[in-house]
Amino acid sequence: MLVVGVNGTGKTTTIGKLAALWREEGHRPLLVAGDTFRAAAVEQLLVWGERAGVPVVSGPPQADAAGLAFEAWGRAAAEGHDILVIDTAGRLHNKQALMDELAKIVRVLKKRDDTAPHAVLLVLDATIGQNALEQVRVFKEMVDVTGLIVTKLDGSARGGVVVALAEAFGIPVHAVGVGERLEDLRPFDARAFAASLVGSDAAD
Ligand SMILES: Nc1nc2c(ncn2[C@@H]2O[C@H](COP(=O)(O)OP(=O)(O)O)[C@@H](O)[C@H]2O)c(=O)[nH]1
Ligand SMILES: [Mg+2]
Repeated sequence: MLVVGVNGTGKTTTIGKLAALWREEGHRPLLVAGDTFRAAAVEQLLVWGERAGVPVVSGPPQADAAGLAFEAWGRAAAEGHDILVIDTAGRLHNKQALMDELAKIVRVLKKRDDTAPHAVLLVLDATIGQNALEQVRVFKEMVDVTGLIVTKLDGSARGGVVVALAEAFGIPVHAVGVGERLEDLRPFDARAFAASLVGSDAAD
């Protein structure tokens, strides 16, 4: 599983939350610190891995993310991990470099399994409103996005953009982030979400 999105949207945090959830469900995730541009980003995933009780594959600063992903796949297979989650950089200001990097990660994963990646999750920050539409457009050009995660719905953002996203792209929203803690991830329930947007009772 590849996790993509602009810097600061909540990729690393969401990966930590998902890892904890999957581990609780009996899975054995392995995380890959593929945002190798910022030492702090690698460190952050290591912290989340520890918190979730899930191992993390990381390399030296500036390591090749695709090489790391390829190596991690081998380790996952050898050690019996059933979910491999790859964190990625989100340097949208250098779109071509980011596109090349994501394409390379996909290419090396296909060397392991030509049906990989089996999911590409795009993480969107709800507080950016309608700009999220543009981010989906841009990332869809780079990778085959299979699902969305919308974060920061605990703030003032009500997430109305989800409606516009559904209309424009029809990509499923898998979960929403409602805080910075491990347990702050909720499954996305379209009916309850729509009801809360228009201020009616979700049970109706
Ligand atoms: N309030 C709130 N903050 C979040 C949520 N998800 C992530 N964050 C915060 O957003 C910031 C950026 O998150 P991070 O995972 O580093 O983003 P990344 O750059 O995409 O990996 C951090 O301070 C997170 O704690 C959320 O659902 N709610
Ligand atoms: Mg990150």
